[in-house]
Amino acid sequence: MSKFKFSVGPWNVHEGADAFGPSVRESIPLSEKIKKFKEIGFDAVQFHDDDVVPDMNDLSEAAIKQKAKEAKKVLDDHGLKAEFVAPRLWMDPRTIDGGFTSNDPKDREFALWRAFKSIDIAHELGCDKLVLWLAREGTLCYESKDPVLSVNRIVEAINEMLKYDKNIRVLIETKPNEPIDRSFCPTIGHAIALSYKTIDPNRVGALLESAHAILAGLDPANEIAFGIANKKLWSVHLNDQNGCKYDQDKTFGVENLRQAFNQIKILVENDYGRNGEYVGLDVKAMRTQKVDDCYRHLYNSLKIVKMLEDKVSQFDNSFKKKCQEERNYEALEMYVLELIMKG
Ligand code: 3MF
Ligand code: MG
Repeated sequence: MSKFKFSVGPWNVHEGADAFGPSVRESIPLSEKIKKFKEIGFDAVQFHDDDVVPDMNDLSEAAIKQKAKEAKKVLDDHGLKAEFVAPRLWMDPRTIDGGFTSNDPKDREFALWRAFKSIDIAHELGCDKLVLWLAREGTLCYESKDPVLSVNRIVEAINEMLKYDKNIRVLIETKPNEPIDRSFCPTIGHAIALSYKTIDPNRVGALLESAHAILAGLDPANEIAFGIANKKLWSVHLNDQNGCKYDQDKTFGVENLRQAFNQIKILVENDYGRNGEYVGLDVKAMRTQKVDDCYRHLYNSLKIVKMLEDKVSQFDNSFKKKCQEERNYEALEMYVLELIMKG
């Protein structure tokens, strides 16, 4: 049993293509993935706009809403909710140089249109969260964009989204790099600062992904804590990452179990989820995984979260207090390691 509700995105079950090789698994239809997510134990699905409405750029407003309604029915049939919709702005030829921060006003207009349509789709799916993973809102060539203007352009774009729909909440998913070299909004602290520059800071928050924090050289548990302390942690993407390499999206806890334990500990101790927040998993199967077992990373991540919740429930706070009073952190550290390692 878990105290959390869990969510996952359809992109987490994928064809295995990487920067140096083609697909190795067949595509699985969305409806099949949704059925399987329910079976595995998920409560909600996270969507890119075009996961819900493929080829949306070529569709009318009415057709987009109709497609979204159909997706909602599939969710309802399986007893699943939609957690959020995110405009997929990093794939389109019009957003090669980013969306909201592109130097070309036509690109910026297209990016905003996708954000507005994502809000419409979210509305049809019955959710009030729009996630902005600002994938290409940064530079490959440092001098190619004005960084101050770019930050203000992101704020202006978010203002337009807030005006477009009075109920929508915008969550910035921060990441320091990849696919760009340097991002304009790399950490939770940046997202929170940015939220206060918008016209309605109460509706702008953050989504913390463990791997993205590690790529920034930061501790994901402390990033989670910073978000919670500011009442801005409205979603998480738990996963793991082996140091500063390409974005790995590994099964939660497989690289740094103590860091995973501490992420769960902070979430549990602060009653994360009490306002309906989900624990999202942004984990990818290894490229080597055969198609007949390509959901294994999801089962494993869920199992690891639940096992760590159990460890957190066993954590002896009075022993911690004693160690704090005696300033005996060697004892505390050994206690934590024994707790995690014992059967
Ligand atoms: C990239 C990511 C993204 C986001 C997704 C939803 C493709 O590193 O983490 O996954 O999570 O776009 O915002
Ligand atoms: Mg993510």
